[in-house]
Amino acid sequence: MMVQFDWELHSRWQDDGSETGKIHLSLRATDQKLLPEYFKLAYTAITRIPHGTCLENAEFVRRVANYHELKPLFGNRKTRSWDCVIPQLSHKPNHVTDGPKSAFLILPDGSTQYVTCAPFQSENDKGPGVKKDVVISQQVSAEPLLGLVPMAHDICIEEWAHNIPETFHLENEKLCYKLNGLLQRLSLDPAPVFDANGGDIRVLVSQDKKLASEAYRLQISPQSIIVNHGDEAGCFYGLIAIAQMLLASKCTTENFAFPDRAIVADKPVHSWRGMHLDVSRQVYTRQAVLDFLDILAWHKLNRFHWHLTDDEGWRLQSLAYPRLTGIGAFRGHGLSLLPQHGSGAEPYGGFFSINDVKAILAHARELHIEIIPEIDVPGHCHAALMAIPELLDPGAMAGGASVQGYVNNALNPGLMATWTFLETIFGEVADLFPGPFVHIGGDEVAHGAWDGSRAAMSWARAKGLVKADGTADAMKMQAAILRFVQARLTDAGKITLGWEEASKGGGLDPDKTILMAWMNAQSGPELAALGYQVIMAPGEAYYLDMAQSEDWQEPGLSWAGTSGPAQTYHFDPLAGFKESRNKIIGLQGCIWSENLVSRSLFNHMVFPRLSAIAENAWRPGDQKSWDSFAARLKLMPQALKG
Ligand code: TNX
Repeated sequence: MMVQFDWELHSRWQDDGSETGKIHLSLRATDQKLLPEYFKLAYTAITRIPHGTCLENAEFVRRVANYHELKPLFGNRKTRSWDCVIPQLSHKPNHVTDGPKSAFLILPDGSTQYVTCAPFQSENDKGPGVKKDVVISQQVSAEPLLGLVPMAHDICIEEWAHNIPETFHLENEKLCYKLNGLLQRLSLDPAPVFDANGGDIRVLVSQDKKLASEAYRLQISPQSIIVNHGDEAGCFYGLIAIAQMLLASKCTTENFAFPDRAIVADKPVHSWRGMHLDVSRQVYTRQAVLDFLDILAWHKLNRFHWHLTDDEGWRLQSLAYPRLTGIGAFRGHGLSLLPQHGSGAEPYGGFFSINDVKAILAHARELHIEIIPEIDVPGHCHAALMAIPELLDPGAMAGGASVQGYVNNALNPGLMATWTFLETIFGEVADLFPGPFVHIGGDEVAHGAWDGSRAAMSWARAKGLVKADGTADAMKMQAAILRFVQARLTDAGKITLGWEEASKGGGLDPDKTILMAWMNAQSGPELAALGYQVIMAPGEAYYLDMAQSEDWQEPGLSWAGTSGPAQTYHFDPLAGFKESRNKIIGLQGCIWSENLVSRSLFNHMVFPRLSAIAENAWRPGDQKSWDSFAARLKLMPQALKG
């Protein structure tokens, strides 16, 4: 198909003193062409037009979440450009990524034409952002450095090596293969570092029952390295540490060195060292996920939280409900799911087949990574509801909109089909994923989510899920749905995880549930006080979709604030915990994909903040050093391949 770029959409934000400011849109022909007759302009933008807004020089046709359709007031005026003004927005834009990300024209015959989106401008734009905190601190220290990421916390070096070893003699062929494969896939060293048949230094691995799970201890001498380890994962990490030190010492521009006589030992501060990836808003291939797992393993991260479903796409094959991916995994003009977050008129989508999942699980197992599938219910279900008509209450009117602007995007507890769906889907997930954890979401259900559905309201009243005034209580309704799911998962031998709102409305049983604190750091101790085990994933530091500074040109969201790599690094996730410290089981970074429309944006947002979180999960707070971290930056992966 020929891609034509005849039209450009320019957008500019003006701070007119109102609460959200205005957006000026200007559609222009790239050459002398006239705009087509009676077109509609479709575009996706995260700063939305509130329903009922009167536009200047345009008519608001419709909006579904971030997808908008507008048209000129006077059909066709044989012009080369068309300007209009949106005087009011869902919220104030702060960054270049807040404006239109994709656009197209819809013609009266239903066909579409491409429109390129120029970068969103603002009078507050002070020029390109600089990651100042990274640039300043890259000083070369006088002492040689160990090239570990994360840095080990127990290091005693007697002597540095004068000659850098080439290969290590590791008799265990399987381990050689595993480590060399990882290095190769990460494009770190094409030559094998470990050799089963010979090499400069002998590596001997041996379990030491006194070492904790995942811990390792390297006794390094000129002839041999003994890798004591608590378990297989500890052994893997010890060997990664050897490879990291070797590769770093080959970097000639810095003074990284390999130790000749030393003890290097480490054990993680947290048993849950996670990274989350939202594969719904943007599509990630199976290869990208496999490559992402390699990066996690290299950082000794051990949990991959796979956010498989959301409003913008259902990405997990279901045998019971093929429509979930047949319909719910694709967005486009004229489809049940409309374009969102940078996708255009052409169908955009994909999903992970059961075979893909099995391959990804096998890869993760090799890398000592536990995969936690998330099926986000009852909210964030627009894709599922569009795909399966039985899940929609035919008589429902509009309920309250979600934060992301979706109306009626929560599974409806007043319909029998909903309960069958939940039981079936979580049954499939429990069967497919062998690990102990399943994440069931529970976030961001709008307070009035079910207000438009009589079926839901009468169900709530019958169950007594009401407020003091007798009206339905959405949080109690959500808790009842989540408890139903949890009971099935517990029967299947699984531990349930949820986002922090799963504690609301009576909540899930604290003894059986792990919750993720995400809205801010303070949520952590609050959840712990309720008795939950807690994973710290606070937006202000560990959400890698947050912009890195307030600069307009810096991409990302900023509802939780902005945080550059240094802020993420310095953040102390344990600060708010006192007696409840034992409730925190770990840390997690979250990669929400609304804005990650290109691989370069992904890389910009994710690296090196991912490395900073990994170091936080391994190093006790009082041993962190930003200068040391910054000096090791060049050793850290900066890009996802796949
Ligand atoms: C909140 S965190 C969400 C996501 C968004 C994210 C954007 C959470 C449980 N829900 O749906 O993608 O903010 O930062």
